[in-house]
Amino acid sequence: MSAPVTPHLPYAIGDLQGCAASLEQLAAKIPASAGLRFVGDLVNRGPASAQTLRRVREMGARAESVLGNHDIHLLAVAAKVRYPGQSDTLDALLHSADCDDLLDWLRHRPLALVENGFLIVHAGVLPQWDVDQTLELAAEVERELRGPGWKGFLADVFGNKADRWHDGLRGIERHRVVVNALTRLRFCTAEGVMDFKTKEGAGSAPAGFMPWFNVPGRRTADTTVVCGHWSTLGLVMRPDLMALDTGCVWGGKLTAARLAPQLSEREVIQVECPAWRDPSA
Ligand SMILES: [Mn+2]
Repeated sequence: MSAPVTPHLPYAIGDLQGCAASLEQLAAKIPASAGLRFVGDLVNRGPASAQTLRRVREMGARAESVLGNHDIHLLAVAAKVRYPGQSDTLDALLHSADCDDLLDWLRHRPLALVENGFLIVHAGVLPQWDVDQTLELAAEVERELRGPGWKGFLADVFGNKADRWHDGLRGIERHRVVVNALTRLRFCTAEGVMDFKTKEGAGSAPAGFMPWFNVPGRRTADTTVVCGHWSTLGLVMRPDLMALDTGCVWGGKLTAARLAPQLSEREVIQVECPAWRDPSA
């Protein structure tokens, strides 16, 4: 009798930002039958956004990615409802023959997902939201992005004034807060008011603000939230948090972590990455 085949646990992978070569190096170190769950920002700043999207898309059911702020920015630029940024590296992708197919695939990705009991988002969750509410709010935005009015939705959804949640929010004001929290959050107050200016590490919180994952009583505290987005934070592995943006595009590392129930079994795999961008430039 042959031994039963134990399926490999999936791995979560940090922000790629167009670093397709680093993805190849990292993927070679992960069991081929293990699922891959990307924390978003597949594109921009790095050298090969189109190739990165192609590779993740080609993985089919093996891979899934949540949407990050750069992914949503790309969709809005492609829809011509938002200007490109000075540091964008999206032109080659936008002019590639398969651009429409790649963006159509990207537009259908989730903003939050649960895998093996882990809640995966790009940036963070507000302290008032539990796992179920986070998934419901993400699904509201996913419906808009997948529907016929997606370009108009993207024309309206950006806005820094949408910095706090309350249950009575409706329509685009509601969805602005959801997108800001899931794709851009780093610091917020104990009441969940978000800051969008500070990008330095956890010790640089403005007065009255703290990293979203340190808010006392946050309603996802009994879940391990997996996120990226915050390269100056570095790798964090604690019972309630797995932060995986280790600055691949900036010449740091690309990180994968095994989504195992026990903290001690959450194997970390990393590859060194060439610096494509200088964060001070
Ligand atoms: Mn990001």
